[in-house]
Amino acid sequence: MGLTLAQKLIKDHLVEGEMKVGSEISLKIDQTLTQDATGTMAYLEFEAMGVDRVKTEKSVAYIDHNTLQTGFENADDHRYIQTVTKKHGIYFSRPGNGICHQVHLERFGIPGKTLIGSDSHTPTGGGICMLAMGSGGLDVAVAMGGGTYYIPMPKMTRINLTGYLKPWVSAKDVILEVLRIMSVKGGVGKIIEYGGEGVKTLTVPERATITNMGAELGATTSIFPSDEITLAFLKAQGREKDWTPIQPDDDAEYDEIIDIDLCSLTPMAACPHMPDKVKTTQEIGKIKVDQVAIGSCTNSSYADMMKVASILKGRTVCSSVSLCIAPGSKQVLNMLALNGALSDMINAGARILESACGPCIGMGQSPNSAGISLRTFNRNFEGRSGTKDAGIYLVSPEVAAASALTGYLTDPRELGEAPKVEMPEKFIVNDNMIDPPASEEEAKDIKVLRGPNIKPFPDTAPLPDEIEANAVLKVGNNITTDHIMPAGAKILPYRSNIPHLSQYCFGVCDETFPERIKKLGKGIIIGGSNYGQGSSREHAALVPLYLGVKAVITKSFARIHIANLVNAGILPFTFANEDDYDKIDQGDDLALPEIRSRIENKEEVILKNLTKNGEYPLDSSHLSDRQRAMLLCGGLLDYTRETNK
Ligand code: MIC
Ligand code: SF4
Repeated sequence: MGLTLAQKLIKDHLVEGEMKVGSEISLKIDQTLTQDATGTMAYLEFEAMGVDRVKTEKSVAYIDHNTLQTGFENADDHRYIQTVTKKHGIYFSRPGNGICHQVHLERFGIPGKTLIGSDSHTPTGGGICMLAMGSGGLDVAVAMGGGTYYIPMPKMTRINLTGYLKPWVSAKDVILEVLRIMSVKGGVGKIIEYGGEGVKTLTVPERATITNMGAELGATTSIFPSDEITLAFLKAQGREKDWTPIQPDDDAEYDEIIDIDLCSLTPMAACPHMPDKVKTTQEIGKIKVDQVAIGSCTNSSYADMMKVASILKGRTVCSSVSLCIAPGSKQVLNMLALNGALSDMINAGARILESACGPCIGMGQSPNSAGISLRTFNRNFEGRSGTKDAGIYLVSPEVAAASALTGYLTDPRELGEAPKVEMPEKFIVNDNMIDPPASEEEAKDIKVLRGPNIKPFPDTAPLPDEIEANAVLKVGNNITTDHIMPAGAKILPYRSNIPHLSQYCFGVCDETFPERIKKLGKGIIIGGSNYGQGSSREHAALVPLYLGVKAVITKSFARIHIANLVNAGILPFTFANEDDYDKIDQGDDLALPEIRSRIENKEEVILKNLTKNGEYPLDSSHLSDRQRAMLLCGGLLDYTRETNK
């Protein structure tokens, strides 16, 4: 039997395990990336491992999330990352150089290589045929130290693309259609592979828009083949030597096949507050818009920005709309500046932001109360924009720009002829904002600079014989890491300060949670299905650890979050019978008897409800032997220390 594209890359990098769906495999990692919001923790963890120089082929640290500097915290963290990376052999992309995924695609991504990043949108690299996965910071630290990366072997889904995109329809509409079909949990445990004739009509940045938002499907990653289009992109970046052709075998077998005719797509939007609440713009109708935000790692490429500039050219943004634009990288912004497109945007009234995540992570530009904001981003979770009652719609750059002019959600086909934007034959390449690491000799004299914002890793402890704790919080389905550990301008600067962050834990669901669990000293969280979807932030596990969460029991988990819980030494179980979820109320006293020996001996785990006198069997079959050993020690750091003794 032939291999799929992803199976080929997995086979090439397989270190341990069998390529059998669901069983744990470990992979050699060629490249890593971090961003600043998860990076401080990842480098602190890397330092704790005591490895002098990274062992990967290339590791890059980006500064793109925490660029709003309203106090010393972010600037201190940047200095820490700049010095720690220089010392340990890691490239450093300076603030202003752009969003990690956009810059990585432009300057570092190589077809056929593995990449993990402490950011859930790392699968953007799948647009250039990398096996690129989001992970917790600790997993990135381990990979930088030469360790392998563990995942359950995914199922293979093939999306067959036929036809071509009609004028005004965009790559964003392709992934919105996939989200409409599959939902935010439809990709869990799967790799989504794109193939078919339609692939040839899509440029690398368009492919990257599609793989980027595969994160919203919950997929392990998404990937496109490496073909002539990939070569053209690499050539335009002056990197043709990095190209190798990679295609799936003709007789590859897939677990699932979905067909999409590109010609049949029309402009769409994901409605508040989930990326899979997708409708066509026609179905939604002409709702009034208060804000339009263009940018993010999903839609901030040169071609996206050029389309926006030509729609805005010679016109004025509607007076009731605030339009902000953040080009994805210095390369993109510089090219817009040189060819005059930036001037078209400025003239039309756009508010130009620096090349960074910005509003996508609530770093400024929060909408007005109950405001409607159209964004070319990838997430519209409640509260993420910084305005709790705002309604965020996720749209293509074309819909965004057209609506900014009219003041209401607009099907851009109303504007007449679509702009024609060609991919440049040569991008402007200037890596002067990427600091290379110091040589081993120079590294000895480099002092790592740490600010007062950096606080130690929370305390961990080996798993006790049994656990008794209160069901301190019960939540519903599709809880995101933005619910568990919100981001935004006020909180994000404290990503290296877990005690401070803890005041905001679960703030979106229940502001009393931190106080209540602190009083109790410990607790158990009960959740619905797809718990922990969204961001890769390990803070959504480290902060609960700090607050005393001992176990999280749900109907099902998202992949990166469950790995982060285990890494933090928090027990993640699912209900063997989903109905038992309804039998527990917040505030019930619960117990996990003989939990240590049951984990050790792979015996059935029982949850006792002391308040209601009930007993519910739990499923722990998803835990591998390695994960069980980690949980017994108190998490990955302790496990690594134990195994290295
Ligand atoms: C996000 O889009 O939510 C983030 C901010 O990029 C996160 C990482 C983080 O929380 O720092 C992600 O997607 O992993
Ligand atoms: Fe940054 Fe937004 Fe992309 Fe996350 S999704 S990496 S916050 S641009």
